[in-house]
Amino acid sequence: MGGGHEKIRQTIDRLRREIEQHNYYYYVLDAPTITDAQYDRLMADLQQLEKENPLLITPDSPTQRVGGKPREGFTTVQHPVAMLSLANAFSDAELAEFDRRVRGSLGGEPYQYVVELKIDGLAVSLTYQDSIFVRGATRGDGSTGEDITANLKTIRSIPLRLHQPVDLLEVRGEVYMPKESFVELNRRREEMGEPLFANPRNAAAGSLRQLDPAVTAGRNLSIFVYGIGAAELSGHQLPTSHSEGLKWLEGLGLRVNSHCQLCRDIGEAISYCRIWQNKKADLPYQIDGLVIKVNSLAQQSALGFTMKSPRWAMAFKFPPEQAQTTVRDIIVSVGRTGVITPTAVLDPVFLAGSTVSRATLHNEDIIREKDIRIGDRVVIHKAGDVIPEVVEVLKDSRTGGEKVFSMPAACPACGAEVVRATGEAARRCTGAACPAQLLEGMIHFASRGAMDIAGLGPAVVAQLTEAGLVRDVSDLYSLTEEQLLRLERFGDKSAENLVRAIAASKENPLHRLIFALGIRHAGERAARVLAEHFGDLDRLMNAGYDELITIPEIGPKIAESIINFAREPQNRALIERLAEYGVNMTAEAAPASLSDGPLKGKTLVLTGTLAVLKRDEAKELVEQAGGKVSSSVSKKTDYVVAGENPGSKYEKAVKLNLPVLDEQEFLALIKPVL
Ligand code: 0OW
Repeated sequence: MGGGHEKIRQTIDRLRREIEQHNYYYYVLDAPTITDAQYDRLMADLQQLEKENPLLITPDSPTQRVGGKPREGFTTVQHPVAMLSLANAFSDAELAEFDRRVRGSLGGEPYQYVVELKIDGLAVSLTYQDSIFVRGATRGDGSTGEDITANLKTIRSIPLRLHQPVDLLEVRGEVYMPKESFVELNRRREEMGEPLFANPRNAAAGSLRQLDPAVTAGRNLSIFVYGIGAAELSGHQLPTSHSEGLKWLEGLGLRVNSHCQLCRDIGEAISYCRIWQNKKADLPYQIDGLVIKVNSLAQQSALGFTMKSPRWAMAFKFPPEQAQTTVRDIIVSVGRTGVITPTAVLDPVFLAGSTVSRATLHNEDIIREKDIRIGDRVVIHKAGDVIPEVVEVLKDSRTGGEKVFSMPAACPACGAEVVRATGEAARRCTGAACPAQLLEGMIHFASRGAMDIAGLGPAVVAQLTEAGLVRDVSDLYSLTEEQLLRLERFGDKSAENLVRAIAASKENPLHRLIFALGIRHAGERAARVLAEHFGDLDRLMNAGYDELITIPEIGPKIAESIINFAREPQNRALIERLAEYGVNMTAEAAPASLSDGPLKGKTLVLTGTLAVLKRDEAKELVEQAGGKVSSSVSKKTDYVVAGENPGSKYEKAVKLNLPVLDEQEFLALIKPVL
């Protein structure tokens, strides 16, 4: 391999070390030293170099964290050293009993405890061979777990390479989902009408057992390691106590919880448990107690194990925190995607660190299941220490004056019919002009992938709706410069530009309009397929369910939501108004199919600044002409379109002797679709 190759290898190695070092600072030490943008830059450079030199890709490269396609299922793993569970103590007396047993078994030897937070997540095992992370598994039943290596690789606080050379090391830890990520995940799921996770532990377990690692990667999981399983540590000074062991693991670059405390006796351990029982709400992750362990490893092995758990450890579990209060009312709110969410209005009550006066009831199934009525006396808790939830109704306290609640048939914000799609727990407003959904709907309508109206971002949309200038997206096409000039931050130029951008959007291809209407589940790809199949919006709006589901890529969910959307009179009226304003409703004479046209089957790379077209306009034209845009130049590239300052891609095209077009030549080539 030429010197250049060696140089590339060195650059790749340097980038990998730098990126993993920054992963360590950010995800293990929670102390990043560069900005996210700088990190993304490093990652993009490494990805580019690896794409150009695929033979240099190694499993421990940070680009391989979200690797592999979804699995069919999980293979099983035998744990070489059993992963035991913990015996539980629920009171000081039970802890004192545990201590008496330890003292008795150690025959009067002095001993110490180390006390750790008990992370409420999922126990996993990580195996490192020659310092490289090679396998990860769930605890399972303690001797057989599931191989979830690909999913664990997506967790950036798990180093892919240890910071010291180690022949073989198997580490145990608890994977968890931070409280904030749990709340955000459930919020998104509530909006999409998907079932919610009851607590961060279930959310972590559900996220780790995903067949598709890319889904796991999006769930923001983390880990704290707490113990060693199998190990061949020749050349290492073996730790003699658990606390030294934790420090040693930290030295390898593994993430260890900082709140572990050496305690001289059980009394100190109990006081430490009390501290955290009152302080746990401040932690960014959920704990369900603390773990008390005899610190000396020699004494641990002297104490040994029962069938299920070590005799040298005990979990102190917190009593569940609950409170009683009265449901004063049940109100409903309309979310961004039209989901109607019921909420219980409670007599304010103090619970786990804060005063609670609202509790989400999620959906009508849950209200019915628990038979929650207005006026009921209820027990509440905080799911995941965060989300106030009704646990149960105290039916014995009923006076008969309680009122059964039923979900509204019409949307409280706009009066449109509220429907519940099959298979969904959520009820949704179907009105396209619903004010509660208007804001989000208009932001989506004007967004890049939809009608792409420059200058009409979320802030301007909010301004227009607050000023009462628009009731629904069709009103955009009646806006005048005079009206805009009366708004803050609008001058002549910006008012003129916005009116012009809105007018220009009337010429958009039909697929953009279909996507812009925000029909549920109908994304950009489905919009293209529907535009191509029906040729105009009217035919789509009158299509029957049976015709829709025969179209490739259009499944029952999309078909049903199109029928629901088209059935709503307000949506038909909206489309009428858009047509009156001259918004294009037909798929212009697009090539017979998306893959036809002068660039059929061709791959193009766009580089440099084009004079006439914006980058995504050019990309759009390539796709309309049946071609595909790629981000890197290779022998497989058919054309490179070079604008001003084309850069390294242009040089590579010349080196590979590829056809290079300037903008005019490109436009001439795709003339048939212009
Ligand atoms: N969840 C925890 C935790 C911990 C192990 C060692 C031998 C048996 C228990 O934070 N800090 N320390 C241990 O020690 N276990 C923990 O969690 C257990 C593991 C299996 C079930 C619980 O998740």
